[in-house]
Amino acid sequence: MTEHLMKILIVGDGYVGKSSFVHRYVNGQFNSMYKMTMGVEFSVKVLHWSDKEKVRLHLWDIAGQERFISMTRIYYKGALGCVVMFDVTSSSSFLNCLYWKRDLDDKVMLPNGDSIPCILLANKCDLSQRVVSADSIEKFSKDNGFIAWMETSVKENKNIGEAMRILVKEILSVQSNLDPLEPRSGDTVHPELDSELDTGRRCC
Ligand SMILES: Nc1nc2c(ncn2[C@@H]2O[C@H](COP(=O)(O)OP(=O)(O)OP(=O)(O)O)[C@@H](O)[C@H]2O)c(=O)[nH]1
Ligand SMILES: [Mg+2]
Repeated sequence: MTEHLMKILIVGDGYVGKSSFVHRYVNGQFNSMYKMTMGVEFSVKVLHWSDKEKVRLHLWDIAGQERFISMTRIYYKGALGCVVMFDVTSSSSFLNCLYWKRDLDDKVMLPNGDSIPCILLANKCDLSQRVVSADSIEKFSKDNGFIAWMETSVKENKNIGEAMRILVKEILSVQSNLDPLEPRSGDTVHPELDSELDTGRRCC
């Protein structure tokens, strides 16, 4: 059995639903109470990808509120993929995805210099006060090198597993095409975090 270790970042403005997304994906639950993330929170999910492959996801849920964003270079280190999320009822959270994507591309890359695979998620699509159109998301996603975009509702459990499957599949494909002589970015994940992460959520 091959086990792939993948560090995946979840980024986007505050209040867009990142922690809810991780909680839904890992624990299958949704809570309508808002608890602001301070810094970063870690979660682990193991996927039985095929008969021969297991994928251990280290999910780094990064705080979106402005006062925490000075630490992103440290948080991004060794990431192999990313979820960039916005809230379809907030045009500023959509516009700021450009900032998040540029911040990622500046601070983390694959050993061959390419950007890490990023998926764009348009969250809270269950709400009627939508202000961001599908056409503008499609254009933004293409213009800025996202592998795909999807509408999600963490509340209604829409497209959560599907979005993560697309991202993991792309990461596996990208990693298998990298030059085996070059160090893989995943190798830089701190081994000491591994045992702590196995126990579930942790915050700093
Ligand atoms: N209606 C609706 N509400 C959602 C959805 N996803 C999250 N929320 C709510 O939006 C609020 C913010 O969610 P969080 O997951 O805490 O947001 P966050 O992006 O982690 O915010 P920071 O930690 O500040 O960066 C909470 O009250 C959630 O219950 C969704 O799909 N639909
Ligand atoms: Mg949060």
